[in-house]
Amino acid sequence: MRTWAIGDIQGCFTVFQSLLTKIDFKAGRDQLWLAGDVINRGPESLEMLRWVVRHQADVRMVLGNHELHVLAQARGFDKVKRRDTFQPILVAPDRDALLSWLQRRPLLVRRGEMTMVHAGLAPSWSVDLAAQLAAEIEATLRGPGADALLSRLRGDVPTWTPSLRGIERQVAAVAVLTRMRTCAADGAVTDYVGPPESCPSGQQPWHAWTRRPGTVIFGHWAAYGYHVRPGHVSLDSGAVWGRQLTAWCLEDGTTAQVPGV
Ligand SMILES: [Mn+2]
Repeated sequence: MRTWAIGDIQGCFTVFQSLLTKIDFKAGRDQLWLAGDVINRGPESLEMLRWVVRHQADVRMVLGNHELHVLAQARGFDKVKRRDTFQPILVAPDRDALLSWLQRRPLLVRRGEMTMVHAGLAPSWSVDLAAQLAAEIEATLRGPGADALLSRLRGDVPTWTPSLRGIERQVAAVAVLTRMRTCAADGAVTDYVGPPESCPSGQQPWHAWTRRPGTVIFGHWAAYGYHVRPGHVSLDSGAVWGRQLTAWCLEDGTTAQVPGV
């Protein structure tokens, strides 16, 4: 039995299938940890999402910004963007089942020393606090407050501080967990998408601010790419941008890669 963490698949279902072949993935024996953004931008979002739902017993998956975008867009809260390719999900006969399954996914997965989120943790957060905030957001997404949260994920987002209350606390935490790449010391999430070495003055990669015990596995940052470092494993190796799709084994650190689209 092996557990493989895989970064942003972004609807590259065929590429994903070739990676499964390469790691000799066997349903019922092995487990997958998917770091979010399994859909959108690539060509086969519907096929990808259906596969994950069908194999949910073998998969632990966190929500990425693209999953939250499709959930918001399905309710008319987000506009369709030029590069969005998830429309086949929205017109599929099994749309409601797929979207309601997606809406019940976690924002953080943890096993022993390993923690997976889509984007990152704020400088001031412990892993315990991140898990607590993720649980609060997950409860909202499963309850009557879901629409209020999903409609509030765009536009100005407050910087997370412990004094935030109610929906603003969750809006701030969602931005950290699903959109952060670099930040200033106060943890303000920015829109910077470039590589770490040219990040704006006063900012650093989120993981450079704080050394925590254990390992945080994340995706979301294609310009950083695949890196295994003390304290973190970065898995978005740009499959949808013609680079690689990467799997990293939690038990022994084995890596497998296949070319992207
Ligand atoms: Mn992302």
